Amino acid sequence: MSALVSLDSPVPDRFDAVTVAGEAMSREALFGAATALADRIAGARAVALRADASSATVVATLAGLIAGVPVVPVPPDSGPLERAHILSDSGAVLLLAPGPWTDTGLPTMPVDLTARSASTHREPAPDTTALILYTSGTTGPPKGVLIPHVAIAAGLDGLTEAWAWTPDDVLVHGLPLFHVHGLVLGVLGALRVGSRVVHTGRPTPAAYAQAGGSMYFGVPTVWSRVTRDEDSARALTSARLLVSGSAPLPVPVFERLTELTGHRPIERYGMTETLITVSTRADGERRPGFVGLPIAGVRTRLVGEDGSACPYDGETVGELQIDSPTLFQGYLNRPDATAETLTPDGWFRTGDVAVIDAEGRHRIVGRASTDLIKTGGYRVGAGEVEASLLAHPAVHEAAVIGVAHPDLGQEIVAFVVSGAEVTERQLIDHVASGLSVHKRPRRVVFVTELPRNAMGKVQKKLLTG
Ligand code: MCA
Ligand code: AMP
Repeated sequence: MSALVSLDSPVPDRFDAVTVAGEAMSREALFGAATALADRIAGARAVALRADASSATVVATLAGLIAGVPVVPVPPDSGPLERAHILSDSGAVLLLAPGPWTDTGLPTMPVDLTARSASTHREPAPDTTALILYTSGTTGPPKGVLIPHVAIAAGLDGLTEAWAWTPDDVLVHGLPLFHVHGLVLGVLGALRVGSRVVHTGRPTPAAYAQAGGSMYFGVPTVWSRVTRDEDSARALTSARLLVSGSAPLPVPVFERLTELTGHRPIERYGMTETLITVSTRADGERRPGFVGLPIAGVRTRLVGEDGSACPYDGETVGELQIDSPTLFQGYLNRPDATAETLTPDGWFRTGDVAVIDAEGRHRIVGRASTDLIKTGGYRVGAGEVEASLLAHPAVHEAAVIGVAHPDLGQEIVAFVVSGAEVTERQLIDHVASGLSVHKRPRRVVFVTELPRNAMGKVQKKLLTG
């Protein structure tokens, strides 16, 4: 059995301890099915999982934890190019819950929700890789982030304490189950704490309103949509905590949500590589624009461009660096990229620019690089979208940026120099045919040339959408 999550819970089991997209399972059923799958995958180097919003995804993830086999959740909307990269780079030997993916070249195994096993698996060592999550960098294809059991346990325990999360809570969200937010916090968090969880399938305001939870998770786009559906927003009044993360929560959304629900949302900050490191506390001040204090066990520091420590005066901006038991083990197969993220004294360079005030409250100001875009809470590398566009025969040059957008935070806009007749729609569809849906540009602007400096480097700051 895994020390990260176990069947034991301080509250009595229920038939609907975990509900995903309308399908309910008790903890006993869930762990029974997961152990049966663990029996079958034990010893595998890594297993991939078509991670749609389903009970199968929960069972398969749990099976990996129990068996000590790294799980590679693959976005269900990923196009063939992205999927092929993830499957080959991860070294997965098996694809679980393949659905329509019959062309991957990997042996497949369906997830049987009715299977049961009570066999005992040896507890994985704390540094066993639990998940390999693929995430975008500024250039190149996504990198596999190795997340060990011990990091997940530390991160979840820190949040449990900060949010006073108890087994009596009912967690509700509808976030994707292939990222930290939805899968680690939204599923493993509930399983570790022992609280019920309702995954709504999609994170719509109406589904959130109907679920009657005590604790809700959303990315800012979700909260922005909740504020535009006032009846649904008012239904959240009876909740205990509304939690926002994965991207900056605009202050007007914070304030409107407070007016409609009576709750000042909790904001928390993290990365795939670090898990969640900073959060406002359930019993602390919740100030719009601020993400709070480091969670238990996490140390942060601000470093200026010259490498010197920045004062915590609420004004001086510096790069946020993290030292934490929640840190990843590195990028799979990419020691070069891993080394770049670490300082000589072993701190993780987030690439986020922040300020810290005299009380230690953190405010994220933005990212150091414009080439990492956050759209709807998804992290998208400009370079990956540019490479996809450049692979289209009609595209000579391409530059991709994130443009401020009221609903998505940023929207992806591509500037293209084309050498042949091609439409905006054709290029958007071309990107979607290889990558994930959310990596599609929303708009394509055709230009005769891209602004370049004397060295020939594209001046993205001069591109305006
Ligand atoms: C999108 N669509 C398009 C285009 N882009 N159609 C044509 N051209 C395009 N360029 C389609 C979509 O497929 C969708 O279609 C419809 O338009 C609406 O899209 P959208 O506005 O994006 O809305 P959505 O599909 O409802 O998505 C919004 C969302 C989603 C639900 C907020 O972005 C989301 O789930 N975000 C969560 C991301 C997340 O969990 N990030 C966590 C990583 P159709 O309706 O037919 O599908 S961060 C993390 O893990 C860390 C550690 C952290 O801090 O949490
Ligand atoms: P990902 O690895 O997809 O989680 O993306 C991590 C990035 O999301 C961070 O480096 C930040 O730029 C951004 N991010 C996450 N949470 C927040 C937040 N609460 N406020 C501002 N930015 C955030």
